[in-house]
Amino acid sequence: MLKDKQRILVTGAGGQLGQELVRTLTAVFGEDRVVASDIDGTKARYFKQCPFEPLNVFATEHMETIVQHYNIKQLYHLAAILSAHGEKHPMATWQVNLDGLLQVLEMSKKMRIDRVFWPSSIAVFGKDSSLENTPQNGMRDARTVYGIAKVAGELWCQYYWERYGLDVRCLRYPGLIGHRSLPRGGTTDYAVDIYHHAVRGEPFTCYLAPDTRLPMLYMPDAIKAALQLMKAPAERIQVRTGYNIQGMSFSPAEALRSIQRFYPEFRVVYEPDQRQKIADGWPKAMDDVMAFNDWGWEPKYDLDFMTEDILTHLMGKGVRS
Ligand code: AKB
Repeated sequence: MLKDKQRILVTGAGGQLGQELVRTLTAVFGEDRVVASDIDGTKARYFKQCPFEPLNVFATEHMETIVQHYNIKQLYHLAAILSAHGEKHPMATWQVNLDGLLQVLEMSKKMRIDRVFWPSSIAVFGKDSSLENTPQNGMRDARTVYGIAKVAGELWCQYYWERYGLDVRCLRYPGLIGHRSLPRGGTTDYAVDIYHHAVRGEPFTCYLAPDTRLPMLYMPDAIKAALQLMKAPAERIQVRTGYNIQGMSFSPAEALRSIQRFYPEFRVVYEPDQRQKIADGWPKAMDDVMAFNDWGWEPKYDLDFMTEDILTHLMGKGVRS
């Protein structure tokens, strides 16, 4: 585990997951034990509680200097472009998501980082995968650049473990829903936006059809899973590509019904756009039994419990973008 004076580095910390992850890591390990970083230096404003470094993972020497200076021993590499945005910029997405990962893996090997976390995604699956309760080892059939980079990235992570003993651990995250930070450019973003509209008393235009069921995970569970996976003894980690996980599975119509328990007047209009095709090719639910067996994964939140929690937090509060 993390010894005295050793620290954790988070790349892409200014994003939806990163902001929340840094919050929890500083609470668990201490404010001086976590270093937040992001290519966008203005994101420093989110991290008053811990050191922040502007960092482009392609600036290898700078990244090595930071790792040495702070005595980094664990790394959460989150810097990435999400699925829907990725379809608009395929080459840039491949470069940031896959080449960026390789930079981090190579540097971690060289600098002897003890453990690396990398988020994979349900996007490794696609149209011809088994989508009902997608098995851990079901066929990967990614059809987006984002998904293809996740498939390749998982295999690279497994390669670095098997060839070099670099202890990389991955989760296949479904849609992540949090009330503190907003996602940008994903296919599952509606599941965050819908709550903000409900609280503001505005109708919501949903870009997915009402019955589009997708696996989802509430942010506290997403963070808990990452920390639990990173804490597990290496011999428990049988999967070196990415573990399937989910907290719940629902459609926009079901999210609406859950919200209407608190806001009966809330209305949603459905106007599916190009994101519908991506969502139609993704799992409807994930079989996460291997995560349960190997390192005890168990989510706390289902849809209604999450709805109650989000609405309670959002009432009377703003959100950071
Ligand atoms: C996205 O929608 O792109 C992400 C994901 C499921 O990986 N939230």
